[in-house]
Order: sequence, then C-alpha cells, then structure tokens
Amino acid sequence: MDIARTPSNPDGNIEMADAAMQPHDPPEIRREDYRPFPWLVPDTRLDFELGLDSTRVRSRLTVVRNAKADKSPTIRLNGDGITATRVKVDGEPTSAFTMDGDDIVLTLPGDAHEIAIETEIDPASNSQLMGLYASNGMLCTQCESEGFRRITFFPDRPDVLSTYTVRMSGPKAQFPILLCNGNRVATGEEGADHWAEWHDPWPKPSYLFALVAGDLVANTDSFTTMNGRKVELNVWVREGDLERTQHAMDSLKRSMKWDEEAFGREYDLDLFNIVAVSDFNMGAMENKGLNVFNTKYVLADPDTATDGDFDAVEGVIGHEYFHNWSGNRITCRDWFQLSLKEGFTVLRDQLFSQDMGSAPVKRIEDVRILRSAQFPEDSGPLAHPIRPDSYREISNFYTATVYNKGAEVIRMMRTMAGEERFRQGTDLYFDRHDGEAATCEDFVKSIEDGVGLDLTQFRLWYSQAGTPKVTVDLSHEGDEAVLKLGQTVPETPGQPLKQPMPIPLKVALFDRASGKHSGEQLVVLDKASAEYRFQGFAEKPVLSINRGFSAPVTVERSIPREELVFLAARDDDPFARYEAMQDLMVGHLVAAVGGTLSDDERRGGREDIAEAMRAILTDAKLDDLMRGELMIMPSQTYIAEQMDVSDPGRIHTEREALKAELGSRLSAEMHALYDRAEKIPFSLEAEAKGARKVKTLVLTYAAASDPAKAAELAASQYERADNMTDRQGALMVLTGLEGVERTNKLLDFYNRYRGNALVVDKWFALQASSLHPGVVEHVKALAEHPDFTLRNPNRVRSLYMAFAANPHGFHAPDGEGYRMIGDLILALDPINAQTAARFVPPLGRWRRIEPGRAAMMREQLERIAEAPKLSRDTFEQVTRSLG
Ligand code: 0A1
Ligand code: ZN
Repeated sequence: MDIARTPSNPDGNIEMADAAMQPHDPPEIRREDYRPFPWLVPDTRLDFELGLDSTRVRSRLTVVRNAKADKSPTIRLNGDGITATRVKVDGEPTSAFTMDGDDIVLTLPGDAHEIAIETEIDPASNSQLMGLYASNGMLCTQCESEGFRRITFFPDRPDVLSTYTVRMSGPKAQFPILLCNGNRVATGEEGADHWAEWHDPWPKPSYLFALVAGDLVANTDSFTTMNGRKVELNVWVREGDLERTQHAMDSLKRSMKWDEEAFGREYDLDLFNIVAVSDFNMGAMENKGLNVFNTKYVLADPDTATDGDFDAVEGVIGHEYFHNWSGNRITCRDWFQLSLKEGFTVLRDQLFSQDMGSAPVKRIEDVRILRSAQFPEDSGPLAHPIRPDSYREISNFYTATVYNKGAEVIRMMRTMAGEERFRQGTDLYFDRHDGEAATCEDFVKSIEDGVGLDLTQFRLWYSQAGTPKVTVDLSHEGDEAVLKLGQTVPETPGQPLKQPMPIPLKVALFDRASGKHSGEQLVVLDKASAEYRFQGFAEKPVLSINRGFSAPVTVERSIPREELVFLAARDDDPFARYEAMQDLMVGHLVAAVGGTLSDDERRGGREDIAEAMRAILTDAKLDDLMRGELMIMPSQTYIAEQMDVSDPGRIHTEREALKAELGSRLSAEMHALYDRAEKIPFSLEAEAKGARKVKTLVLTYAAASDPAKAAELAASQYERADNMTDRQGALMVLTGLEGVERTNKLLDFYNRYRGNALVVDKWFALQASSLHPGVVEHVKALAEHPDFTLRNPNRVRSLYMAFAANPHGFHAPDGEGYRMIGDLILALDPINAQTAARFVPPLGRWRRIEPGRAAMMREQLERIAEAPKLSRDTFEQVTRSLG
C-alpha cells in the first residue's frame, strides 16, 4: 500500500475521526497543579450490551464528597469522543450539566449521589485501539492511560479508586467467553444471548479496568500461594494458538513464586487471566486480574519464536504480574508519578529474569537497551526527568526514561542500601501505601526510612534530566593510587543548570602482575569533583570502574589501550569485561570516523581489538552466552552517541570495515567456534542457547569478510535449522547479502510461515533492518505487500520501526528514509495516533546529525507540523523535536 496516498480518514467516520483529532496547541498539564479530586467514587456498576459495531454501556456511580479535597458544587466526568444518551442523578433524568469539551460537568447539591449515564459506542471503528475496540472478531479494552473515557463518562484519573461490579451480555455464538476484572459471580442465558457478572473486590483506578469478549480457548493451570490459597490461572488465545502458550504459563507460575520469595508479595484473587490479542499498541497491560497481552509476548514455541522471544515472553509476563503489587495494589497519584510503578516494575522484572537465566548476560542486555533507547532520549530534544514536570499527551511519556532509567535509579538505591536492607525498604513501602495512589516521593521516603539512608540529595535523580558524565583520572604517587572523579549533568530542554547528584560507582584496582584485585569498593561521588586514595600499590594499578553498571552515566577516561585489552581479557566483573571490549572498539571507531588516525594507529588499533577478540573466542572458561555478548560490536547508534554531531554514512563504513577485518583475521577461530557450537543439539538450556547465539554472530562477521562463504554457511544453517533462532539468524545474514540464496530463502520463509502473523512480522522486520544496499527500495515495495496494513501496530512496527532503527536505510544520503518516515507519520496519525507519534523521535535526532542530513530531517518535521488536524500525540512530539 502506498502510504503517501492513504486517505487521511479511511474510516469515513467523521465523528470518531474528529474525536481523535486535537486542536493545535493542546494545553500543558503541570505536575505542580495537582489537586485531589473533590469526589470519591466508592462504587461503580457497569452494564455492557456487547456488539462489534454497537455496544451500549450503562454506568451507575456512587459518589460522595472527598473530605480531603476542596469542596466543589460540580463533578467533572471525563469523556473522549462519546455522547451520553441519558444522564440521571439519584434515579431522575437531569439537565443540570454542561459539556466542557468532551467532559460532562454535573452540578451536585448534596454530599452523596448516584449518577447513571448511558452511552453507545462503536468498537469496530475504533482504530486508535484505546477504550473498547474490536480485534479479529473479539472485543477487548485498553484503558491506560486515558482510554476509559472513550467507554463511559468517569473521573478518569488514577487517584480515584472504585470497586467495580460489571455485567456483560452478548450473543453467545459470537462471544462465548466473557471476561472482566476480579471474580465471576454469576452467569446466565437469555435466548441466543448470555451474560456474566464480575466483581472485583479491590478498589482500582479506571485505567486498570478491562473487559474481553470473544471466541477464545484457555491453557488452564493453578498456583498455590505461600499461604496455601489455590489460584486458577488461564492463558486465553484463539483456537489455533493454544499449543504455543505453555512457556507463558510456566513463566507466570515462576513469576508468582519469585515475587513471594524476592519481595514477599502474594497474589490476592482466586483467578488470574491473561488474554492475547493481535492488535495492541504496546507490549501488555496489567489490568487487575485480567492482563491483556500483545500476542508477541504470549505465543512461543521453538519453531516460531527465537531464544530472544522466549526471554521476552518471560520478562513481560513477569512485568505485568509484578504490577499487581507495584502498580495495582499501590497505584500512582497522577501520571507524573508513572515511574513509581514502571521504574520499580522494570527493576523487578529485570531481577526476575536475572534469577531465571544468566544474571550477567541479562545485565549487559539491559544496559545495551538503556544505551540504545534511553541515552539518545536523554541527550535530545525530548529529554525529560523520570518524573516529568509537564506534558500535553501522557502517552508520549511511556518512555525509556520513565521505564528504564526509572529502573536504574531504583537499582542505585538498592546498590547503596545492599540487597537485604533494600528489601526492608520495599516491605515498608508496600505496608505503608497498600491501597493508595502514591507518589515517587512516597517511595523514596519509604526506602529512606526502611533502609536508614539519607536520600535528600539522591532525589535529584527524579527531577533532573540528562545522563551525567563522569570524568576519571587515575594517578600513582608513592604506594598510593589516586582516583580523581568529576561529574557534570548536561543541559536539557527547560533545565539549563544542574546540581551534582550522588553517583554510586563500584570500582576495583587490578594489580598488573597478578591480574587480581583486592576487593571491589563502592564510592559515591556526590560532588562536582572528588579525590579518593587507595594505599598499598607499589605500581600503578589498572582501574575497573562502574562495575555492573552501578550508575546510569557515561564514563570518560583516557585509558591506555593496553589496559582495556588487560580488562577485556580478565576483569572478573562480566559487565566491566564487556565494557572494556566495547570501549576498545568504540575508541577506535570514533577516532577512525573523526579522521584522526594515522595508518599506523589504525593498524595498531585493529590489531589490539583482534587480539582481545581472539582471547574471547578461545577462552575455555567463558560460557557461550557470555562469549556472544563479548563478541557483539557496539551499535551504530551507540557510536554516534559518543560524538556531538555524527555522519551515519562514515560510521557505517568504518564499523563494517572493522567487522570485516575481525572476520578475516579471526576466521580460523570463528569457524572452529562455529563447528563446535553446531554440534550442540537443540534445547532451551543455556548451553544450547549460547551455541545458537555464537553461531549467528560468527555468520555476521563472515558476511562482512567473506560474503560468499557466509552465504553458503547461512543457507546451510537455514536449511538444517530445527528452530527459529537458527533459521532467523541465518536469514538475517542472507538478507544483508546479494545473491540467489537471499531470494530463495526469503521466499521459503514467507511460504513456510504465511498465516502466522508474528512470524510474518519477522519477515518484514528482517528486510527492513538489513544491511543490503537496496533496503530503501525493499521497504517501499514491502509497504505495497498484501500482508502489510497500517491497522495493525505490530505490522507497522515490524516494517517501519525496524527501518527507522536501521541507520543504513533511515539515513540514506538522499533523505529518502526520512521522507518515508514522514509519509508514514502523516498516514498513520489519523488511524493510530499513539503509534504514529512513536516514529517522531528518530527524526528528532537531527541536531546530532551532520548538517546535510539534519536539514532534510528537519524538513520532514516541519512538513508534519504543518499538517491540519494533527493528533495531540504527534503534535506534541513534533513541536518538542523542532524545539
Ligand atoms: N502499563 C503497561 C504499559 C501500557 C501503557 C499504555 C498502554 O496503552 C496502549 C498499554 C500498555 C506496562 O507497563 O506494561
Ligand atoms: Zn509496566
């Protein structure tokens, strides 16, 4: 499909489309303006008469004045694109209300009332996938952050907690399964219709409401909690998908057990349902007792899912489950506090995954995600603190900063407290705030009180944006090593001046002769600069710093190359070893791109990297999962991040040249590794996963150094593959090469898996992220493929997000990549504003790109900004990006 020619309102539904559109310059909402809601809503009753294109919703809200808030004669019930067909107060029709935009403002004379409202909605035409929508013949909801107001009028804010009783009815043949939050308390039939009544005993904000109706089947199991309560567990999917649900179910049971052991948290309902839907804006949603998941994070079997997919399913299942305490039992007071639930829950899911698999490898992966997604955010026009001060559209703040940096900030508290004392802090937090809508400040205070730690200055991590830069200088005097550290927090939009923050850095000093250190120490740098002295060093030691990535900072040090080689070969901290290898490559590539290397220096740099890599390839003590991490070259984005302004073309050329050189110099070692790994049969154990990982890495090096040999090996790996990891890895390499095997295997892959949406997504993504010179034309052609649609976010992301993240295509010198993303944003915005807005940040990086390309990126942003009827989501991102 030609997205440039997509009609701007393909639904032809003026009312819905207009409702989704926001006027230019939507208001700014500020954290400091928070006021408690003047009314409490202790009880909410909802009655849904379900139909795909017409659903009637009747609500009855009990409202009483909030003694802790200013008294108001009115109550504001938020709406978004809906109209009330009937409004009653205390059983009587009323006209004592006004409309303020989409909201109803009702005048209430007394202190307690019952409000009844009726609305009628059209789920089938809801392409925004917020509120109640249709997906593959089923109905489901997404209410976070402000989707509930697209279903019925309600104080749609997270600090209004209510107990929900929900009746749902509809045609039994169409919707045999009716699910909602909490427990099912009654069911019945009326002719061809049936109904179910659900009650959730736990007061919750409207964003945690969920409903699902459809033709679904379940993988059912149970879990007995630490206090002996039996909980029924279901993973609901469409019929043909049942055999791919076992890993999700196992992950759920592991999550439940782990949360009891690691955080003392027990599940609190008799039922826990997970539903997989194929049209979903995000990964998954933690609705109370009824998690709704993108199919991508539920369905997995070895034939269709890679090892990475298996890990992602486990991580996301854990994440949503852990929200039951960090998010649901204790929710957020307002959306500025989003990191309260998200940062903490990401940390919890990271620790869970660390415990389930290889902790060091998981840590390295998490740092890589932070550096590729969050560091660029923090150094660009969209930088914001983990607790933002203002927003126009909250959906734009579900960011790597709020989630991943938020997790790092809490991880630092844990590092400073120690694991055991940190647990005392979280126990206190859960005790103190259970049942409340809390703030980030409540969390920090609980940790402070529970641990006995002064976090006064540490709170700056919540309010200051930007990745701190730590400068390091190690000198040697007599028998002392002197470590001088400095910190600066860079200027970010709206925050010109910054204060020093406490930065916990784990350090170790290695004795050169023995290759050992005498213990790791934690130094907390809380000033602009400080000096630390370490006695007992006859000779200058080698410094290993920010071990385990103890702080989310960039470290700047002028360290001799031989010290990096030393650390890359023997640092006992796996992250620090990985970091030494990365620094070795980054240092070389930045200098090479900058054109400051003499021929000799270039040769010397490559030689050192090759020797360090050789040691890694042949180190018998390394497991292959970790070996694979050490073999991964720094990404193009990460290299670019080291420069104020970068030329993507030059980085690509230098990076590929280094890869080719390593591939040819180490060809013998790499092929020996491949041959060994190839003999390990398929299993989901670490050893076999590691073998698969190194095999494909070897192929990527071979592709750069000896493409013909790589194509032969990859084609053979593809043909012999008995699992998706090997097959996708081989196809990824072939997709970047010329030749007949590329065409054959791409065709084979499509034919083999056509009809399986998640695997067809991979087929799109592989081509969009390839290093092939024709990638731009390939993506254009794929947009016309009959399987491509703008209506499914997974499909859109598989083609265009993969492309936008592929510097080789996105930064094509003629600006065609930017134009394609500009076209996409304009075509997608009226259909799915939330997803469209997520494509703006790649264009927003223009200030950090060489002037020729920067002008073309900016041009696209200006073109988008001028479009009439832009959504609030896209409008906000584009204006901030133009700055
Ligand atoms: N709370 C969810 C993320 C989420 C946010 C918004 C959504 O709306 C489309 C969906 C999901 C989580 O952290 O998993
Ligand atoms: Zn979350």
